[in-house]
Amino acid sequence: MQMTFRWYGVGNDSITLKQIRQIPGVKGVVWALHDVPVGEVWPAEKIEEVVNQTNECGLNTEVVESVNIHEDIKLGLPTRDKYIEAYKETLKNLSQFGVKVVCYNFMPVFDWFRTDLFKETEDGSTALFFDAKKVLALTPEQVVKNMEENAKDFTLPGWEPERLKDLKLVFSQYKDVSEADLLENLTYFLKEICPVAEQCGIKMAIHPDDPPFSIFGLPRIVKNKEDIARLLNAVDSPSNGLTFCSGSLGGNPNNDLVDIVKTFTDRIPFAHIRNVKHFEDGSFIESSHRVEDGSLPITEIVNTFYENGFDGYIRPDHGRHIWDEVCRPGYGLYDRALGAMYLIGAWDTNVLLKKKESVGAL
Ligand code: DNO
Repeated sequence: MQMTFRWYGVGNDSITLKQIRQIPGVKGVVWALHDVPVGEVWPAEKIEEVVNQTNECGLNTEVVESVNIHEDIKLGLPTRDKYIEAYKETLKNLSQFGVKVVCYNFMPVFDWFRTDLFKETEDGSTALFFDAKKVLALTPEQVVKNMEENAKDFTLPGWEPERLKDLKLVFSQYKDVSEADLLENLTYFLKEICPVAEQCGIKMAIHPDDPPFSIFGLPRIVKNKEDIARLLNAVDSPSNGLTFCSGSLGGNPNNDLVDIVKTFTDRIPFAHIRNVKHFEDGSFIESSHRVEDGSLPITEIVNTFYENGFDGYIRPDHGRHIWDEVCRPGYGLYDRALGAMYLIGAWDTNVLLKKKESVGAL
């Protein structure tokens, strides 16, 4: 296991590489070129700049999150081929600089979605919150109206600005796209991309849907164990992998996270681990990483990764906003650093027990 930490880049993140370097056990950053528009090739010079800056601080740049997928690819439009070709070029450029894993998602229109970015919690910290009643009651038409009339009223994190401009159009384009269609479009993409990724020594790692159920009537195809099995089987390549995200999959209490790790460890090159606390009405809040604070079996997940010989990358995922930190929603330094330490502690306990066991066996 290699511990990593997401970093948004110089001028785009309040956190410095030096600070990240000082979190015990963190070996690399998870990064992206956030200023390159979706669908364009990531220029080698820009990649080199980030890689050099990061390596100079003693951290590696082996995991990229995300090279985003152009909406035309998800929709299966005739224009998709040009964007797929651009994606291949980006992979080739990244491989020149030692990138090993590329995380991406295939969620229509939105990336992750919450109704509240700074929901106050009992201890005075704030955290990301998903109000199920609020979201499930809305139709696509209402979302568009809401956006137009009162964008402030409804927070939409994880959206790329260019998607927002054409929201109405994009929603209408998805009207007749079923889950089966979306899976077919993903399969088409992976069949094109995986051979190139294999040549480049890169593992593609799809991120689950967050939350892991349909919102606003849009199709979702990475929601649970069955979906994951289906997409991994659709293209049988070592480069067709999964980003295991406990917090995303864990948004549905019916997902058995330990079973998902057990079943797919060898197809998981990258894991996001965080906790969420469920409420009876289907809402959830992002709690600290600690088992007792949320509803997810975080330590059991780490143990299962250990037992299955996981040798990929892990990062703590969203954190709460604590100690008055001013930061990107979910991506502050303090709570994520605590999360990293919690995960490393759980991992190291396994290492120690294993050592004791083998000494005992002598
Ligand atoms: C949220 C993240 C996601 C993730 C993308 C991957 O914080 O986990 O935005 O980066 O879905 O493409």
